[in-house]
Amino acid sequence: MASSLWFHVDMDAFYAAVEQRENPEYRGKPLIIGGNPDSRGVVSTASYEARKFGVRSAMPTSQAKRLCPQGIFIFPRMERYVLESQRIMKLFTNFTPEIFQVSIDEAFLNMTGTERIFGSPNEGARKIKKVVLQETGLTISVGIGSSKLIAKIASGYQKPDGLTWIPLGEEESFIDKLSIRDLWGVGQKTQQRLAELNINSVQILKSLDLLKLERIFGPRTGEYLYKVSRGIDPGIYTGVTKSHSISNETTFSRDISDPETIRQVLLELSHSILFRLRDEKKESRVLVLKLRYSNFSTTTVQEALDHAFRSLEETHKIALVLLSRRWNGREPLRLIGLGFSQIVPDQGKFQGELFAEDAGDLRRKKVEHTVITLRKRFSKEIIQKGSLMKKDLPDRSPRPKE
Ligand code: TTP
Ligand code: MG
Repeated sequence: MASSLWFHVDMDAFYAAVEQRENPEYRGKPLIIGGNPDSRGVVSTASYEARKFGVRSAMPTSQAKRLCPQGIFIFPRMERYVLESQRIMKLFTNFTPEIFQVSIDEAFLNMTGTERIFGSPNEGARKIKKVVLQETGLTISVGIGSSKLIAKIASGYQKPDGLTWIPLGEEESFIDKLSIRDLWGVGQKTQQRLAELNINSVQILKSLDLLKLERIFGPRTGEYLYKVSRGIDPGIYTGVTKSHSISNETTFSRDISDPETIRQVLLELSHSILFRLRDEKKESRVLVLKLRYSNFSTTTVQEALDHAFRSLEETHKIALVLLSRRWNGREPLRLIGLGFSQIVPDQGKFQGELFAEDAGDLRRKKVEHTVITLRKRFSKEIIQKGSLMKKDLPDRSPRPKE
């Protein structure tokens, strides 16, 4: 069987790059996009100039200010980045029909069999980089490998403006060069445990057999570590699910009662669960909202439609209806969760992109333009801290596991 060829494409310092393109005065400067330092805001992203000072995504903005007092601090303009994301994703359709967008600025492209059209993988990647730069003025990093795992790790290997191709057969030696921190999907908790056990290199990790890893980390993480450390794709983004519900929730770092913030959070949650539903080729008619109030009491409420949820607008709308049933508009909330239940295989009607431009579907477009990020980095276990408002960005877990 012919081997697969995967590209992982990821924009460089995405929000910051868009702002630098549109505001020449920000170019070449340490630019930090994020929430308000006075209201526990966090950094969304920072230009590479700011990263030299140690500024990183998800760091409190107040800390970024201490590290880089001369930095330019601005709030994000989500609608702008979402539009830009759509434009970029569209460019990829010129290279392959199989595009798996996994966050606002990254996608996997299945480039298997495209060599005859675009030349070697490196040539193909150079063409993609060139088109993106010409059309948007933005740089992108491309990772190429025989699996999504290798492509994903490779795209981060030489950022920004990177191009890294790991030819077939060289996966394991590539992984050998990495530090454990660079292994994709190894969450902070696992990193900590590895450090406690003095497992501080890929080589040491590889010296442990599967049974031992499973005993230490549990079967799921154990097997994950075993595979990833050998360059074997443990099945990231396979779209295979054993779950009978798809949900996501946000825990706030402080209780919130601002209706606009809550609306935005529900929009983000609607998007993430719908994205996953579509990715897993499933559908559902039942939306469940979960609320936890400041006294920790928790309630759930659900609504069943006579048809499967298809659009972001509809999901968000029903989520707001459910909210109005269980929230008086004032009481502070600690947590908001949203999920689909009674999930069934897609009946083939759920077609098209969530963000595709449907002619005439202006209302939906309007909602979509306000959508926050498309991150697919969620699982039931991930608890995001911080609100998702423009003025106070989410403290995102950079890792999808744990
Ligand atoms: P990333 O691709 O992780 O980061 P980046 O594009 O800014 O920088 P690079 O890829 O060159 O390392 O995320 C894409 C965008 O998502 C980022 O520009 C801002 C947003 N984001 C957050 O809002 N919070 C976060 O914690 C992260 C990691 C990203
Ligand atoms: Mg990026």
